Amino acid sequence: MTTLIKTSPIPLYHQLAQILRSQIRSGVFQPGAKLPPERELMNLYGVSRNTVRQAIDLLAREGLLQRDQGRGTFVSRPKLRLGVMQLTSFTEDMLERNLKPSSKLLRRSIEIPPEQVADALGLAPGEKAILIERLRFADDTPMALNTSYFVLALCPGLAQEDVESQSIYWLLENKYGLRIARAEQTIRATSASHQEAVLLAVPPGAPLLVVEGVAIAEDERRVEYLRSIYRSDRYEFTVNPIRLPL
Ligand code: 16G
Repeated sequence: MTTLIKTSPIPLYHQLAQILRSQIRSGVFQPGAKLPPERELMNLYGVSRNTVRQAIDLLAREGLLQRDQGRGTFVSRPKLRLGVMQLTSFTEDMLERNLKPSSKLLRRSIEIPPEQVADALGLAPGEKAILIERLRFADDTPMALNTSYFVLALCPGLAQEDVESQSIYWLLENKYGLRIARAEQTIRATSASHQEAVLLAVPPGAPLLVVEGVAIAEDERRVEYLRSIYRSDRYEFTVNPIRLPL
């Protein structure tokens, strides 16, 4: 269907949304492409501004379109799907998807972590950790904000290593013999603070996903306390639960 049937019982905005949906699915509008302005769609389909807006609203709710204040409406990019049961580094995730990983180091210091972090890592009182905060990019698009505490005694060199162009998990494994084998993590929703919004290039208040927890080495030593914040327009986590027999 490429034209609207004004006598149809299907509301006009539904018909218009259906046309746009199939144009997105068939690639007429590529991921990241800008949708024609409202006025152009009004003229093209002979409908009111309200009908165009309702159709765009519907597709935005479905996640197919995204409004960017002042810039227009864009076709959403497919989300990166991460399996919850798989523990991979950011670098591995990106390379697997043929995206170029890179990082910007925002903060690095050696400090006594907050109590909750020290407890989760099983640190002795007063024991120090290396705090590393990095903004992570895929093909130069900001994707995630990684804030981690690494146990200083286990990997002291991380305080100096180049952690912008190297993978920390690679360094842990190859320089410190710490192979991250499993993690204990919680995923929850949050909304972007002003600072997070600027870093991740999303509007303030945009929905984000936070993964928080600890990464544990093969020998059960707790190595990292992590707090990773992901753009929820770019990520989804999948779970494949099984029902246990009675
Ligand atoms: C992942 C980890 C993060 C870790 C990073 C290392 C989760 C939720 N996040 O993003 O904790 O610091 O990988 O990445 O597991 P890298 O090896 O590329 O530096």
